[in-house]
Amino acid sequence: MNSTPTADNGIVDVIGVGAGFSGLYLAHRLTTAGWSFAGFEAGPDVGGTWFWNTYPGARCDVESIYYSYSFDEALQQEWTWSQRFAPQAEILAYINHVADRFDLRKHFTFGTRVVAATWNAAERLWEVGLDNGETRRGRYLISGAGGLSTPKDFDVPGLGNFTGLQVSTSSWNISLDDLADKRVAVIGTGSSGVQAIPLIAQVAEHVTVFQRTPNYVMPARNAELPAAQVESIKSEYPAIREECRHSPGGIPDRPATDRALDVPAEERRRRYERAYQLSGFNGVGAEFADLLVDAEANRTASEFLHDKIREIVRDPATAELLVPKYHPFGAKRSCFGTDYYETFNRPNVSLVSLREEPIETMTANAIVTPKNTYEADALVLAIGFDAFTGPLYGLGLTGASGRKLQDVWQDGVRTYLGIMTADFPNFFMVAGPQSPALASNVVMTIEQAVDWIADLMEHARERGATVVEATAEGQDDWVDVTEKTVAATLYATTESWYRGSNVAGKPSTFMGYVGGVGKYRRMCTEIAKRGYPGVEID
Ligand code: N01
Repeated sequence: MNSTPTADNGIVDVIGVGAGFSGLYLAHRLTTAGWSFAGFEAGPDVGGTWFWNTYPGARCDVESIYYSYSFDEALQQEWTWSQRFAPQAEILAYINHVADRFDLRKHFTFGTRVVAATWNAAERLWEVGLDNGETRRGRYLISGAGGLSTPKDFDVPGLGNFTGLQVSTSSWNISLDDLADKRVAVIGTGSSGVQAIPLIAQVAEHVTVFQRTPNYVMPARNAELPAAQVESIKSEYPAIREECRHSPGGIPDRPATDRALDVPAEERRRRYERAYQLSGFNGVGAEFADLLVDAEANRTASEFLHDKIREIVRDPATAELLVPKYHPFGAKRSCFGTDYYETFNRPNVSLVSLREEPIETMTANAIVTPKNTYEADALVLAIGFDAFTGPLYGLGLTGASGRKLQDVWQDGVRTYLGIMTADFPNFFMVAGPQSPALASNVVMTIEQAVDWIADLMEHARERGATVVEATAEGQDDWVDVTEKTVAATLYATTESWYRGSNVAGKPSTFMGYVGGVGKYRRMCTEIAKRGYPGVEID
């Protein structure tokens, strides 16, 4: 199936990693521009994150009409989303449709993982090792490996003792029926756990949820998309996409102009209630301009949501454990659920707070804490990812100075625009760390990054240059921008996968640029117009 072009002594212009949203658009954009492209995908087919994350309830919490490619008007006209928030299977079907429509599969070798990549300075190319033992050579190496594609290791002793059914949300390989009538332990209450738990509870004999940090979960309010709404969106799609491109989050925003504490308490509550009914990223978090920068303002929204939990969950002790009290609302990734808190009213669901009783070990059929032994027939891990650096380090990159990427970044991630990193010439990251990927409609961020990369490659090609590399100064400036931008927000106050603190020993770096998709795009465009001052082109 692979059609790796080998015109130039077996050297391909571009080696691409991954056939998810990033890799597919890369293949399309670059081959259309005349570059030869060889893509490698570890999975057996296209889809990336949407191929692997098939756990019950998996769906995107960015609305489907925005969480899709904007690069082709005919594509966006012909595809019709069925629900406000598309389920995993529908997103995967969409990605397959895109792959077929633009004949993209031919650019990829599936079931093949990139495991090593070394910059050969003399020949100005990357030598890329595959897990089948073969080596490929490419002028450019571009990662579309995603930010959330390397599952986090379970860092609690005793997992190996458990002999019951074990499954991870990030590589779900059982059916929901396999959990029927079983005593199921679920560890983790981030977005994945929040989506899976209510559905598991419907079939299991009993579900014990092991929660370490309660998070804010707002009702997703998913629904069928009315045909009239789809039609109206499609009739204005180009304008809507343009709005997304210049918005803070890559979706049409609801710009707030006033501050939470400038509004009388009664009115504030009314407004939060209305926003709560809207849900989505334009819900409560978008109601006032200062919710993510002022702790007191944030407290008004946090307390509104705390009260919602107390209203929904009937057992007051359980409700108190579910109330997120360790971080401001929105400072780590909020979740959108369907009947999440309601699920704790079911007689077959119980909650264990790991803050009060951390897991000590596991036995063949139980999870043991200092207070109790919780028997289980099945264990569901929803413990998240080694975000951004996990997938990049997995590529085994060795840069111009002969050092591994993980050594160069041993004190923290350093990138130029979240797209390039000094000492790794001709290497690009799509939706990389320190890009807006973490806090945006990532498909929009992917398209922008791929277009910017393609334009830079073209710029170099027109000048007869064959090497592009981020300068140390350009990179220092960008790291400074990302750090100053986040320092002004409440994100800076909170530990989470956003800064790598979910993985033991990972240096703390905030993994995103949170100044907004629109502003970022303007900066990138300006940099291109000025001839790429942060990039050495040779
Ligand atoms: O992972 P997470 P996720 N013992 O890291 C707990 C995207 N996504 O897969 O918070 C006990 O958020 C951990 O506890 P704590 C989205 O961007 C989107 O759920 O570290 N518990 C936490 O509760 C999201 O943010 C969608 O204290 C342990 C949970 O496991 C990102 O992916 C759907 C533990 C991990 O939560 C990741 O979400 C799904 C331990 N040793 C994912 N280790 C949608 O679009 C970890 N935990 C809807």
